[in-house]
This record gives sequence, structure tokens and C-alpha cells, in this order.
Amino acid sequence: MKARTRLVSTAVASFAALTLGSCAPDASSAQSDSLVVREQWVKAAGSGATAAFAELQNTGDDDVRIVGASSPAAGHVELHEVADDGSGTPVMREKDGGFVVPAGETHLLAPGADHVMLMDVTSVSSPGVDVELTLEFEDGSRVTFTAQARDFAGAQEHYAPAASTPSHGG
Ligand SMILES: [Cu+2]
Repeated sequence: MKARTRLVSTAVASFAALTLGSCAPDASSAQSDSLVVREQWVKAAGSGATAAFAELQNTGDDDVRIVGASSPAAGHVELHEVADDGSGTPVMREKDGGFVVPAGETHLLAPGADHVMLMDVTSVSSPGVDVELTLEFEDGSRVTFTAQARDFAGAQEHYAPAASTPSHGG
């Protein structure tokens, strides 16, 4: 059913491009059309910072790049990775260039790995609350979905406010 939906929208986009003439930008498909978000959830947090996780599947024939994110539940949202700081200690930091999901592959956002960082959280307070998240792609298209807040005790140190990671706020 998904495939049929994509075919239809591609056909519509191609028709629009033909109608508009040759000066139209590449209208083959928006990157957001290729991305399927599943298993999404947010670590419950009453205030401060928390993180969202998901499986991002690219069902298209081209790589997609996520360059930004936003949420009405957070004052500020960043795309983070967890990397070795050089001394064997994992630290999280903003990921250069965002998240790339190669064509036909799935990019996992998980505790201890890439994640969507929510700062100045206002309403991810308790487990079961639905949090709206929007991912923005490099072509300007967007995907909005809801992720349910869950209790999660693991990897606490990675998602605490940035006391131990001075580079975090930059
Ligand atoms: Cu983070």
C-alpha cells in the first residue's frame, strides 16, 4: 500500500514538473516521501533535556539527509551522535551534516548512538504522553510524527544536561 502511495505522488510530481516546464527544480520526489519512521519513542523527562529514538527507513532509491528537527514539547532540538572523546569516554555532540539514511537502508536512533536531542523540555513529563516531532530534510521537506514518552533508566549519563560535556551547547 505504501508503494502504491509513493508511485501516485511521484506521478503527480512528474506531471507537475512537465506542466511547469524545464526550469522547475528537481521535482522527482521529496526526501520526506522516502522515509518511514517506526518504533519511535522519547525518554520521559519533566524538565531539562531528553532524547528521542526511532528506526528511520529509507524506502527510496536515493539517500536522504535529515538536517534538523523541532518539537512543540522542547525549546530547542538538535541531531546528536555519541562519539569517543579521544580518551575512551563516550560523549554526545551535534552530528556534523545531520543523519544520512542511505537508499534502501535503515538508520537506527538508539540510546548510546545517534538520537534526536530535545532541550528545554516542557511537556515530555510522564510515560504515555505523546510528543510531536518534526524532522527536516536537506531539500526542505519535512516529516511529522508522534513518539510516546517512556521510562528509561539506561544510558542516563548520556542524556543528562551537559555538565560533563562542555562542547555540548555549541
Ligand atoms: Cu544528545
